[in-house]
Amino acid sequence: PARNAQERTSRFLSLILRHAPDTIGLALDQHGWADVAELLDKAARHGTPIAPEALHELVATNDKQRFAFSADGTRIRASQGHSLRSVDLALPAEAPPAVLYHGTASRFVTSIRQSGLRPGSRRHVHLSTERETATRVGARYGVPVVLEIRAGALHALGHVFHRADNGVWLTDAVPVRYIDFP
Ligand code: HQG
Repeated sequence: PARNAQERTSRFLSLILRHAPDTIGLALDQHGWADVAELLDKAARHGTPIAPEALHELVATNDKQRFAFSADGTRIRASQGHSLRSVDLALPAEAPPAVLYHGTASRFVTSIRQSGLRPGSRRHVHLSTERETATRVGARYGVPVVLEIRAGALHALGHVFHRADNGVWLTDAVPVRYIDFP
């Protein structure tokens, strides 16, 4: 599908800030932050110029609030979705709602019934508060299936949950017996 300039920039930033900063010779700090001036400079040298105003507009209006600036505006990071093992977002542990949703594709259900939810190539399993969001997430990979996660019960057992800056809930894994299949 045709992508507008902002979506192309968002996808580029997802690549750089979640998975492969070395593509443009950038280094993230241990909490995933990049220096904004350095990012813009290295992106331009790489042939992907991003105007400062375009970056601010993207951060402010991005559909999933994928990126956030530091309080002083000099640094930027992806709010979640990393695969880089070196990044620790240092989010505080938080008590989740009793139920969270995970969107997956029907073709993964047999495997999930066997081994529960695993983070795959990312650092965490991603969960949402809205069933509708989970449906959209699952539809990326096939016929969507929404799983209900008994997050409150897992948390009571000592499982750690974090809420990313954009509201996505993150946890390391979900055992099968805390998943309600449709
Ligand atoms: C599945 C997007 C087989 C899991 C979204 C998922 C989200 C298993 C896939 C964010 C499994 C991993 C993350 C098991 C889990 N056997 N399959 N045991 N356990 N899976 O993309 O949650 O647009 O890494 O169900 O909106 O789909 O990029 O995770 O289908 O917020 O900002 O393995 O990425 O956000 O896929 O998506 P992903 P996800 P962005």
